Amino acid sequence: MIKRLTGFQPTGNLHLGNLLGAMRPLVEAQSTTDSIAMIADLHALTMEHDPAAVRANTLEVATLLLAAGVDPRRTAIIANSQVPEHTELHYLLECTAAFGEAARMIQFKEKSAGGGPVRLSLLTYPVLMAADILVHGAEQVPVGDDQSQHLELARTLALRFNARYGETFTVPEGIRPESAARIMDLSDPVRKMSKSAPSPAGRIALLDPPETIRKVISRAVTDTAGVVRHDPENQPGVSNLLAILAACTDEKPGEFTSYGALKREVTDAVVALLDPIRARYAELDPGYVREILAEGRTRVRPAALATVRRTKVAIGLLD
Ligand code: AQP
Repeated sequence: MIKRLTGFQPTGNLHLGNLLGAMRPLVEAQSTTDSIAMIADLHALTMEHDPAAVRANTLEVATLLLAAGVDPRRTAIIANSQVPEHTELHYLLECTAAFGEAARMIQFKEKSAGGGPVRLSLLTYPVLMAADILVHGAEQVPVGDDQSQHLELARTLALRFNARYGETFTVPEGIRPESAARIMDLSDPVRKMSKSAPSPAGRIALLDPPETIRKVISRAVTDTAGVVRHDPENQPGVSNLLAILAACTDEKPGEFTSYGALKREVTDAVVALLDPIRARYAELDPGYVREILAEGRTRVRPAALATVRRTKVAIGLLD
């Protein structure tokens, strides 16, 4: 089976976009891929962070993955900090990467632009991301547009290492699963729905209660055309609502005579999708979730260890 690695940052506020764009495709691919769901908690340390929040968010993402239907018997759920081979390979790959390659990453430029102190790890985390992927021999990595440059770096490093030191890494491929929907911000529909948007008005968090969902959707930005039509260029807000409805119900939306009617139907569909997830989330015990993470680690470590050994020998170290 194809090895696939899907990553999630534990930044809190997991939203409908993460569910429809990444978690659901992961659940759907469980029987046809050998999947790992990785929570990139090490990446959360690259910016100013609250230690308790990172820990809580890591557990929250793992719990949400389980609540959304990820089956831990088929998909290993791991945190990258708990599999030490990630950081070990990170250093070895740093010895393959150039400073300029890391410095020209768009996310590094954007996140370091504020003028405050910049953590060195912010510069090097794309190399850690390459290690996250290569250590497991992942063949496929679902990536959104903003991560495609990082995936390209992982491919470059793998190809370069293989060429210099002999065939060591599987070269990963960036994919967009067929069922992955791209969900836009409800208050600014030309931007994607995002965890880090300063205002929560544009996103539906996966644990939002129905009243909040209703409120956020009722205030979603539309336009003055007055016609419900899928036309992302001219009617991004309405088109986004139609896309959400289609993704939630797995059906082509019917006809709507008003924006109000569309919003009511979208609200019902989102509430119906999120209700069971919220209910399962509430039932999951944090101790059980930690056990699942420990099991995931145990499952993936032998292969990760073999990759690191192979890499060390190839690059000239004692094994
Ligand atoms: N709006 C979205 N629509 C569809 N898919 C989305 N993803 C993120 N936003 C949308 C997908 O969710 C997965 C996990 O994302 P991540 O945790 O790596 O965070 P991200 O891609 O940086 O996007 P976020 O969640 O909005 O966080 P911030 O605000 O920090 O950028 C990925 O597969 C991603 O494509």
